[in-house]
Amino acid sequence: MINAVRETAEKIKRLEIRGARNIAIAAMEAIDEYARHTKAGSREEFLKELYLVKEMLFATRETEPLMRNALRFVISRVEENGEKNMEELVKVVHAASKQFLSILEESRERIAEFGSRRIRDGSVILTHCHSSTVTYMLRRAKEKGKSFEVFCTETRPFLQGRITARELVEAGIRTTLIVDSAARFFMNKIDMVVVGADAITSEGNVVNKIGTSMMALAAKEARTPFYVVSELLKFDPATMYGDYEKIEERSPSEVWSKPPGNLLIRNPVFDVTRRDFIHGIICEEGIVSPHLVTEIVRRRHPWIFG
Ligand code: RUB
Repeated sequence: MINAVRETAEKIKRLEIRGARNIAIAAMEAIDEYARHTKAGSREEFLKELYLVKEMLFATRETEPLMRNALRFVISRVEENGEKNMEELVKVVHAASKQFLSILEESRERIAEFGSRRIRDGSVILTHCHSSTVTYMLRRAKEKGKSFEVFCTETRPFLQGRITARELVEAGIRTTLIVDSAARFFMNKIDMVVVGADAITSEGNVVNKIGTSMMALAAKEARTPFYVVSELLKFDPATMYGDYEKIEERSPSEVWSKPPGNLLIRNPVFDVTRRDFIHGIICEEGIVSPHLVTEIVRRRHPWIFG
């Protein structure tokens, strides 16, 4: 069964499963499936196996605190449980992974409600990359009868913006695709920028797809409100205790598959947007200031701090 986990891990590495939320969901399914097929004979052996699963999934992409919080949520339930009976322990993993998924789902619903209210009729919205949380919120606004249009960037080098464009067009939303570098060109037409997040740090900074911080700069210069649409579950508790959020750097071949020899290519896939550029974080507690985010996470999901 470890092969099934390895397969999920490979899919995450290859970006066949991508976006923070989808990665966390896949990790929950993988650990649940693994537990159900375990051959471990004792609680200690079972826990060792779960740590192995965790390490394998943690190693896939380093800027994914939602996945890390999800796996910690499940494993801590087993650690805290004195049960020795294997069948019961497997049930603990199953219940905890299901519970995490339902917290995630509830968060998305609340975000869609708050975020769709913030969208004004007739507005033009810019988004970057593909965030399933953002597109869900936009679809909710459309269902509620709001009239608005969306510009989305193609998002070099992996072109996740095309996924956004396709989803929005299918939802009947007027959508325009632009190259990333055209963001400033159109910014004066834009009423509101909305982006997703991979990580929220203790200082209220947000890590998202490379290019997000440039959009935020352009938005600030044009005095366009810039919102992050994210579950508080993406808060990284390690940043509270001194760690920096690691920024994944991927293969140069994603940027140019056959470059001339001796050419150096760098391919960081996320960047940090400082809190001063963020109007608000649209999250499961409402629309909140990034300055207050740590306290709000502590109130809503105290377990994140371990
Ligand atoms: C995806 C990305 C998304 C966030 C949020 O990057 O940066 O904005 O993950 O997505 P990649 P969601 O394609 O490299 O994983 O709202 O779906 O969690």
